[in-house]
Amino acid sequence: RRSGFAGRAERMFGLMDGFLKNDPWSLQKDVLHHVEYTVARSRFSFDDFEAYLALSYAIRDRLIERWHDTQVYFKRKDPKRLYFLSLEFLMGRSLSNSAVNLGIKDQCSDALNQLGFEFEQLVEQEGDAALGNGGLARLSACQMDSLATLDFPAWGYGLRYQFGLFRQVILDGFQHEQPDYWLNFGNPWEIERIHVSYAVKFYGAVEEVLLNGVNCKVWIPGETVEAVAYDNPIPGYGTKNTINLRLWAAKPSGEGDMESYNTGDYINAVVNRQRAETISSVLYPDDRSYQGKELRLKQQYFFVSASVQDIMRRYTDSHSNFDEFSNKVALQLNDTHPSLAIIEVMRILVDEENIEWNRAWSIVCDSFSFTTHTVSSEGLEKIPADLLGSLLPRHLEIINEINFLFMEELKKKLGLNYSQLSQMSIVEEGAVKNIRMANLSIVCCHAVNGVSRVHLELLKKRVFKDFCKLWPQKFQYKTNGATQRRWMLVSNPNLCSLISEWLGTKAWIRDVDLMIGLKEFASNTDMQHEWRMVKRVNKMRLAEYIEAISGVKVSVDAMFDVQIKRIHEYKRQLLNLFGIIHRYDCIKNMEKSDRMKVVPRVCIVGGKAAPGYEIAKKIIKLCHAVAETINNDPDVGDLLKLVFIPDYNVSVAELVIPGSDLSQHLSTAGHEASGTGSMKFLMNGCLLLATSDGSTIEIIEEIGNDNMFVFGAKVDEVPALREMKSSLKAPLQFARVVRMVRDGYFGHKDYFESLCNTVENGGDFYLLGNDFMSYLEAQAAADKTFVDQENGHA
Ligand code: HBZ
Repeated sequence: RRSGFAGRAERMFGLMDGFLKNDPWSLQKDVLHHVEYTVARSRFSFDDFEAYLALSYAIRDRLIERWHDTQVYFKRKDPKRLYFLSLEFLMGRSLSNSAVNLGIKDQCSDALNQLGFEFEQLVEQEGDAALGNGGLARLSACQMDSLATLDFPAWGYGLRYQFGLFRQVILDGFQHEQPDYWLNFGNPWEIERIHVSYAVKFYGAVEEVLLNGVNCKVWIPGETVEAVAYDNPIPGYGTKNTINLRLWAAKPSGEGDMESYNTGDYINAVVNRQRAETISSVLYPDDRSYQGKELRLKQQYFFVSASVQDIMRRYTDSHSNFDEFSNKVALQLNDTHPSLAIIEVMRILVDEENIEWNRAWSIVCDSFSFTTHTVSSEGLEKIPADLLGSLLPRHLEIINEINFLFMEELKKKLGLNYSQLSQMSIVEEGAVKNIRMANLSIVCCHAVNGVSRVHLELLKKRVFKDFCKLWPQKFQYKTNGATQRRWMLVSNPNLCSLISEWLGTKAWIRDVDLMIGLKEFASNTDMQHEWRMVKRVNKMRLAEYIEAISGVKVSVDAMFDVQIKRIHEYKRQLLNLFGIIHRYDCIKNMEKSDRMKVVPRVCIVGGKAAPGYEIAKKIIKLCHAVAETINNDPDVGDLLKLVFIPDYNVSVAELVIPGSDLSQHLSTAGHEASGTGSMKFLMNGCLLLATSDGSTIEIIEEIGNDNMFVFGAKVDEVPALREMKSSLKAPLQFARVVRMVRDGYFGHKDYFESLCNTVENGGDFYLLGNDFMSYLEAQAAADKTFVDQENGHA
């Protein structure tokens, strides 16, 4: 590779100008080129899917160009680089997002129209990249967009799962999981880098050897797997900065081939090697509990080891020692899942670079930070020490050494307070010895981030109380956000045009704070009218979708009331369903003349349950059972409809959110670390009905209590309410709806019994009974506001 060329190309073309032109004609030419030579179809005859592929390749070319320029630019500047390590990224679709961020969406539309295609239709050809479970994973994706837009020299690292999050199929109201074959028809957005690959080692043993008169530990691994890079360029909006999401795929390693083939068992040797690929085969669909599975641990180390090798290579390319490492490298861990990276860097520095322990330790602490997304200690990740020791023997030794030194330091500070020492220890003693990954991360990182203000307060008061006292300066919070590029520009372009017109600028697309400027037009009737028209068109689109998937016809005059998120007891979809049953019951028992006063509602619920989460699955079934009764009751008609949207994912959210009037965020206070869905609804002009929890608390402060429907116990009240629970009597209205379910009003009496038991008989850990009346009041206030729209309230 001749570096002289870079200089010449730069002089000839201007680094940031690019070869490829973005006018419709040039784009059209490139699309046809890709139809013919990449997709290998005739340029005179190709279908929507082939057109989607060709357009994606044409856009990808432009991304690659900017990506190269970004790399050359940063290589020369050598700034501190930010590496974001996450086991999950929920990217969704890329076509529309890339076209929008490159600023070429209209040109693409024009180019396609002339060829007889519709841009919007091609967008629908793409499947979601669903390499994650929920909030944590979508946050990673939003962060990538913001890092690119804000010109950061950032890299994302993750795993290229062959099967993303399972597809949810509903049969007779029950959830079934099916594999997500997202790569089956190719992925035009990634670039396979066969030359960027690293050997990742597992198992084996640690031996002590004498090196230059010093006893050294050497890890002799037993198995090698190859990690191959797949790059996904992420364009910023309004900038040429294009960052990289590098995902690793596991491939059999070529190492040791001769040996195994010489044994004569050629077929077995090949089959065994092929098994290496299982490491990156499937995403774990559980978004909370840890089962100490070997494959999961292998996934974690596999991606961490490859990423660290890549980062080290980039650093050592331009630095001859590690003095500058923490000034040039920031490693951000997305939860504890990638925390073995800490140990891996420590191992490389001490064992391979022969750096003295204390110096290596300070390099590690200065380079790593971690974000936690959990509120309860039960949600913290633990790895059985035996499992870790067999898969990564040297890493376990290093962890034990770090823990030993930490315990010694603690003893000096705290004395011999055994209970506190054992709480803070990285190693949990007991019948099964566990490594507490959160404790490990806190001890080794210089910063620990919560994801909202109240989340940090809870960490300080409960989960990491002792650590916060010991190192108050480490703990901070960065309240989550969501990118308005994806959640407005891509999914609600009409609203964006309206906003830009009223504000007289598009600057809000990079700086969301500027949207405050809309406030002065809030009571302008023209603006209100335009706003309502946009919403109506979005609702029509959503109504069409609902009819297509469920056969249920819904009226766009009704309030669209939405709860979409993972199904969890703490998120209280059951409270929503009880509220719907109560509403239904009221309508049924009403005088006919009073029905005129009912505000018509379409209740929309969507979300996946972890495959092993029985109660969550029962909530999905109950939703279908209630929907079946209500939607087929001629007494109710358009006054109330309930639909469950199957297979909720990023693309479904992009369709549903812009068409929503009201969205529900019902977590029992103190259980949602932040919550980010609410932000996406708000940016689309949808009101919130929510508990005072997570980021909602900060949202209330920003927009005021008058602009949302807040209900339920507050974070500080929850512990006392739990204590008193057995003496509290649930309100009659609550008892009545639970009884309806128990008595089989919606069928499946036996099946729903255990579900009902979770909220009665002194159970009700999530306080549905306690919050029910205040929930109904908030719902009534939402009805009133909806009717009041003409007065400019909604
Ligand atoms: O992270 C979520 C929080 O529940 C939510 O409040 C917050 O807004 C969001 C972003 O900070 N947490 C998750 O989504 N957690 C997971 O998805 C998860 C996945 C795999 C695990 C554990 C948790 O092993």
